[in-house]
Amino acid sequence: MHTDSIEALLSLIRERQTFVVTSHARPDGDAIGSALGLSYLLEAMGKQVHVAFADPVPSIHQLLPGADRISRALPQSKPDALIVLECDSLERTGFRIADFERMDARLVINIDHHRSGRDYADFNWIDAEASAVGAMVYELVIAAGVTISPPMATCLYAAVLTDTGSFTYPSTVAATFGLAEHLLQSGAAANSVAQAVYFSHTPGKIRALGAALFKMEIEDCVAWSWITLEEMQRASATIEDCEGVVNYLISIAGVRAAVFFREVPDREHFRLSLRSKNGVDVARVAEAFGGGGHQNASGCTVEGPLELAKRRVVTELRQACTAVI
Ligand SMILES: [Mn+2]
Repeated sequence: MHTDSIEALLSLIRERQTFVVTSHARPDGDAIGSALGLSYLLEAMGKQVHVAFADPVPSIHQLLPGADRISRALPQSKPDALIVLECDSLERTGFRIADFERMDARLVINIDHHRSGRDYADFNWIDAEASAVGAMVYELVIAAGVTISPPMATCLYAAVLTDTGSFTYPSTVAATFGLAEHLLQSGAAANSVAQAVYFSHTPGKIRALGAALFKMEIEDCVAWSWITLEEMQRASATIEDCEGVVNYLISIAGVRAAVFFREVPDREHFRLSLRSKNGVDVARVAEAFGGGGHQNASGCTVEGPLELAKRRVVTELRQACTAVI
């Protein structure tokens, strides 16, 4: 997107007073960090902001500045604009469409960096090159000429840190470190964020990780593993505790595509997290199963039984691997 489009977005914001900001269901660091960072920007511009998520804030992000002000419901009153982050549709937020219709925002703005992003809003800013939506909000802050406050810096830093896999994904470029430097100079609590994200796990998470990794399977360049509801219960692991297992699978030498299956409470479906490296595209695989995401990190939900689901997805992943040779 060109600077004049950022200017167009800033004009839309300047002309309005009341905002609702939301992001996707099961929010991650980028969803929460970018939504809070944006809310600080809007407030610095003199706006009123209501930040709402359909799902709770994961415990590792609860200490982010402003996280305690996140609502679980859309407001009753009609806002001048609704800003949706990281979603390819309103459905992705986890709120009901009826709730959006009742709220009846005068304008809908979509800011996304997923390749599967869609132009569903009145104003759409989709930058698939951006390392995080937090990095896009940072661009907006710079364009607005707003001074970055320490809370804003901390939220945007958390967004970029988590969405770049701690500055390791291919989306990490020189400008990403420039952004990180600027945020730290502006007072981002980088060490607190790192403590919360990497050194505050629950015992249940580590037990679930052990159970899942022990039974991992590998065929050629594809690694996969899974966890059932029974295993989660035995490990005292929550859904949130099962996040990130797939990152260990893709860390194996020679593995270029990995998938982790988590049984969902309906006992009929599995939630999949996919990862890839060395040019393999797992966004396309996730899209084939009705999901979406990035080339190197995507997700979808598939129907059981587990054996059939594994076979179908692993077959697709092996094809995705051969597609890049
Ligand atoms: Mn993101």
